[in-house]
Amino acid sequence: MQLAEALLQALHRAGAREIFGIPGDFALPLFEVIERFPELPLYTLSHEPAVGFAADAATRFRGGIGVAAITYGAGAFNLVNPVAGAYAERSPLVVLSGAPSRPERSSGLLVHHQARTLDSQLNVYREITCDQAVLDDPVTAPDAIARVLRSCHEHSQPVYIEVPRDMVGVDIGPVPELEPSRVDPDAVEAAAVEILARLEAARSPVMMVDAEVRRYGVEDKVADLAHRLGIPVVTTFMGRGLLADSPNPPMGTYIGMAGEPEITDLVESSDALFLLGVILSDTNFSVSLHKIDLRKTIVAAQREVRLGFHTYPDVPLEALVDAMAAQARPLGPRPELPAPPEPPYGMAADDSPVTPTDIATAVNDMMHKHGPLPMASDMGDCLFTAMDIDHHAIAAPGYYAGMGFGVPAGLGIQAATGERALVLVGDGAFQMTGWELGNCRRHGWDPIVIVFNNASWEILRAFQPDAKYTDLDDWPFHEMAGPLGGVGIHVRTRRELADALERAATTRGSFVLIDVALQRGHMSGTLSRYVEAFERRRSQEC
Ligand code: TPW
Ligand code: MG
Repeated sequence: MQLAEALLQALHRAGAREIFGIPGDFALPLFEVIERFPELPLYTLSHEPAVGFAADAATRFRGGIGVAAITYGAGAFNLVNPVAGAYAERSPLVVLSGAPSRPERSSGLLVHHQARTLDSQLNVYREITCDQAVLDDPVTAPDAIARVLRSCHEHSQPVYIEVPRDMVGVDIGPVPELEPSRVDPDAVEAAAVEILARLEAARSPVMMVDAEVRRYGVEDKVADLAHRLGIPVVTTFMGRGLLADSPNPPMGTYIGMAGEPEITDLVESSDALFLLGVILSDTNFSVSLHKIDLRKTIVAAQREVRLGFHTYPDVPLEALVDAMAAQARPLGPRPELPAPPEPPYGMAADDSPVTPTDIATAVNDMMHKHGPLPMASDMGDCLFTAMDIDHHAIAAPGYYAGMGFGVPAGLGIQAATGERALVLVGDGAFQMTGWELGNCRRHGWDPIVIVFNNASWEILRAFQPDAKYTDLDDWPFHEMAGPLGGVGIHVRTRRELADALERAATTRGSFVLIDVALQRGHMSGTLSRYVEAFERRRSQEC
């Protein structure tokens, strides 16, 4: 079989269901084959960052793997940021890059799109992917493809595949189906026993669940384990919505300083905090290492288990959960906790100006009436506002916090699931990737996009109140929707907001952009709490 075709078949077998991309001359032969391969429809977009964000969000909602196909150099370097985000947030993405042919490589001449050396691109991607393959040898290509796709799946992180343009039509052997990487069952068992002993001996054990539980498809097993243990469960921001239907549902979402104090205290005072599939980093939306005593923390993530200061390597999440469930006993009574606050419903549709919390309330009302929509959020106060939205299925850059994710992610969700998405995005972030909406008509997508338009990089202003550079101009985004093939609605009051969401919910067939005028200085409750706590800490440090 020809190499490109074998590659596409292997991608499909590994769980890919579509390809997002932008071609270039080094990738034209590859794209020609992609276009003739009906199992993986091709969605072209306008700018490579959007290609990466869409592919990332597609896998977050559907499972399987996402595919981003780009050309060498100029295209691939444009894709670096979303791939870095996918690496940080454990999203299994395959980067398919065209590349110079083997004769071009050996000609000794500089190739166009080349940065420093011909392998500069590969070297950059080594840093932000968990495995790489350059398919320049027909003999080794089948094994290389199989290995890289297995790594993508097992690590739930991006991988990089480079296809020299003269290799596309070369015959290769079948791509083998590899066994999963070897795991020592005794090590898994020992880790499970040790974790259970720690939890049983603790005064206030807590389980926190996060992205990997979703990525590895072990939600039901984790729900069962939590139920058997009777352990209090919380989610991280990225884990929001996990275990929601289980008999032992999470008590809330831990977001450190920005969160509900009861949940924050429960987590930070636990003497056996079990972080299951949790991404550890040090941003506002994650588990702050400043706050958590690692000696009392059990981390099962990234295929290893860390208890205090020792580590069991090669422990896949699913194997660990199975081993624990086989021996789990109830841990004893749960601590009494006040019920977390209810999400806001019932916005007064009057002539008051809109606040971010009004947007959350109006979205809750709309979804209650018309049914939930999958959501994507950008970085900005919209992400903090999303904490007040009752429905939890949301893709957002919760840890990496890169702007520009929201709109392309909404497109990726619809491509992957067929469902229209609701996108939350700030005006600053919309300026980065909002124009991708112009691709909706061509691909038949009709997302609802709410722009939090405060003519400001408001989050930054919250921390630098005297700065002038955080002021943005007031762009009339609603006026730009029509020429891009959508419907634009300008919203200044709560009444207009309620009407706009009603109209959006009942308008199908084109995107609806709701441009909501917000006043500078008006933040969501969650962001206000975060800024307050941040200031408090800063003044204590002084
Ligand atoms: C790719 C740094 C984080 S938040 C922010 C910036 C510039 C302002 C966001 O403005 P927006 O939302 O979208 O209007 P809001 O609610 O604050 O008004 N470049 C990238 N990513 C990040 N995170 C930044 C810069 C940043
Ligand atoms: Mg803004």
